[in-house]
Amino acid sequence: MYKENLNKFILNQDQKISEALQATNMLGIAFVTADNGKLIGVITDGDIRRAGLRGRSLDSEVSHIMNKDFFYAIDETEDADILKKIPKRVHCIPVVDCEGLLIGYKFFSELTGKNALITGITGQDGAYLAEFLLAKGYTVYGAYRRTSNLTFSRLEYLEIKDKINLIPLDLTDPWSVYNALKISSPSEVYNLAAQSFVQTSFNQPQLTLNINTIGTANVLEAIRYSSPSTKYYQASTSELYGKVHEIPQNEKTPFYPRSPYAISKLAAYWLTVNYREAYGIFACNGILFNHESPIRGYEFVTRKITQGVAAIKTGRDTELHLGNLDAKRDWGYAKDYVESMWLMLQHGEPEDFVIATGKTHTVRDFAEKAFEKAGLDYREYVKVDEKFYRPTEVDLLIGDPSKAKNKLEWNPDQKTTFAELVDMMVVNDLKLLENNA
Ligand code: NAP
Ligand code: G4F
Repeated sequence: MYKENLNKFILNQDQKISEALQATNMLGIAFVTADNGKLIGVITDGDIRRAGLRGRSLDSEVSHIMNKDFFYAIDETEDADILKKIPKRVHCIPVVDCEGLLIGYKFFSELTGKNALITGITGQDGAYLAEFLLAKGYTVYGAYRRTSNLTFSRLEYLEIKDKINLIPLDLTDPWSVYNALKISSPSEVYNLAAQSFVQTSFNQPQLTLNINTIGTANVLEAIRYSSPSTKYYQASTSELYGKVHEIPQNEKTPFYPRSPYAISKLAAYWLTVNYREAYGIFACNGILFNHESPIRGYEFVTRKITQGVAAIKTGRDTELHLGNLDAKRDWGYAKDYVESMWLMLQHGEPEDFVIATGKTHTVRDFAEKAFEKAGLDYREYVKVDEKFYRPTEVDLLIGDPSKAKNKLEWNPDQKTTFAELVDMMVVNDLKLLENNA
């Protein structure tokens, strides 16, 4: 069937392609290749684009075609053999030879040839997002800053360090940001770099503002001047809600930041909105609630607890000192959350989204569960120490992810649960200490 119909319109450009496509009953787009695998044509419904493509390589042209000419892929095919091999809802495009014979399918991710630049590649989210984008076929550029004791331990843990193109960048240095964009020519930038620890922001407010606010302005300016069609993801945060005005918090809930960190991120949030409105940049805020993992930084309360449990269980320590046990957080799994960052940039319109589980737990709950997992009672080991209290606390966070659920099909009900998260982190830290005996 392919042969007959495709031959008709490949050989006769006057033929209406839509008629031929209707005859095939399913194809929205096909790439046509010559014997040597070179792209000689692209068929879409109602159009044929052969001029200028003859003899050029499929891979080099496809990104041009996908980016400039159209953005269209089919969701499913009716070909029984192919369907067996392709998971449902994976985008793929048929490739035919110049005889019109179907010679295979190209996955959308293979074809887009996209580059992504991630700032904060050495951080928790940077590592998981890089892993996610690599699996989607992206060429990933990861920006790291110079430190005297540079560590790529998270990228090594995920075994992806060698697959990432590493670029030095400090968010506070505009030229290094501009340079990273120039080197990577990204279609998507994920700005994850930040001074991300709330407690530190009380002691180093200016540094926090410099990195988180001025740094964000530097990235947006570099995009505006050198690459305005690049899509931009801003790592916004549930800390913006601070002293909450509404329970649960959604995209319309007013902000009331309670730390220099939250204030720095609030300005960055509005910079992102402003560059979208003023210059038409595809810029999105992901308002992510707390997300944790086995590669979470040790200073954050979840990891501090799971590492503390492991230290006590293996006899290295006898107590765990924590601050406010009554604070409530909406905790999810970082690996689940990075998917939402990508989904935001694939959405038709640039918008802001809350990403959360919709459930909340106290720090005490987390500690109780973590100690329980190791067969211990937290009450015997946890000591409250006021030095970990914050001058102004965020008492209760619980997100309403309905918008992401409806528009991005990102569904927290299908993701890692709180109990699974705690277990995973405790098991990991126990293993780390046991292996390190
Ligand atoms: P993280 O583990 O602390 O990672 C932060 C990253 O930023 C690190 O790679 C760090 O590099 C880099 N960085 C810091 N200052 C920099 C500078 N001046 N120039 C370049 N890079 C710099 O944070 P995360 O948990 O992955 O979070 C990622 C982003 O999401 C952050 O912006 C955070 O504020 C935001 N966020 C996180 C959560 C959460 O629960 N995890 C929730 C909402 C929003 P070094 O390794 O050199 O320090
Ligand atoms: O784990 P935390 O330090 O995370 P926090 O402050 O909620 O911030 C994290 O999540 C934000 C998203 O909402 C991100 F934007 C931010 O970058 C970061 O990733 O503290 C959680 C709660 C706080 O209420 C804190 O007071 O735990 C309480 N807590 C009690 N004892 C403690 C401790 N926090 C830490 N870090 N250490 C303690 O000993």
